[in-house]
Amino acid sequence: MLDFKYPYVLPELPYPYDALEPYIDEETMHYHHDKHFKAYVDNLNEVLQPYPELQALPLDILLKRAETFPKNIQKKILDNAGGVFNHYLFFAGLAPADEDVHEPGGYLDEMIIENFGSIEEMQIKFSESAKSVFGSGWTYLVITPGKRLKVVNFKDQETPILINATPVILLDVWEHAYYLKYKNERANYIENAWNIIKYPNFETI
Ligand code: MN3
Repeated sequence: MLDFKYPYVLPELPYPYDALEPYIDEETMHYHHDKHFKAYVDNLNEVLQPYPELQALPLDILLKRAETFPKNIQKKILDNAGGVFNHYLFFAGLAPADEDVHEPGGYLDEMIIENFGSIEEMQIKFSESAKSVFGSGWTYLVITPGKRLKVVNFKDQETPILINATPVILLDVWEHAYYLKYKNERANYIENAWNIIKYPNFETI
């Protein structure tokens, strides 16, 4: 992901559009990936177009240094680079329910137990946090700079980059992520997401 750079291209989904059924429906995946994610990619390219010196920076550095950029583009960079960052990780961090990636393994498993007591406790904490998001945002499990695991909510397209944390798992809780199928039942979307959230394989941190 660190070599992800201008001009940004919409990454293809790493699975078919209907692969996350019945937890996330095919129509939602098309809108979410082909329209919403693509809009962040296109808008980021447009914002960067007049700034060759910023085009050379990788995505995470753009986010880290946004406050040093010209005032009129700071918010646009944070929103759109954040949207690209979050959606890239979101789609890459899901997998069909029948794949063997929905339980944390090895080192991550140990870290979760050390920090939360059990996998179940972490999931409860994550789900409760996701349900508490007011308006649009994201819920992440991150590794903090102090090497602790923590559940954090981010507003709109804020990212863990802003707190120097490393993403572990995440969930998009903007309405566009679930509304076609779940309507106002956000809690059901959040609970069902555990069937398709993919745990990364950390050897160490
Ligand atoms: Mn989204």
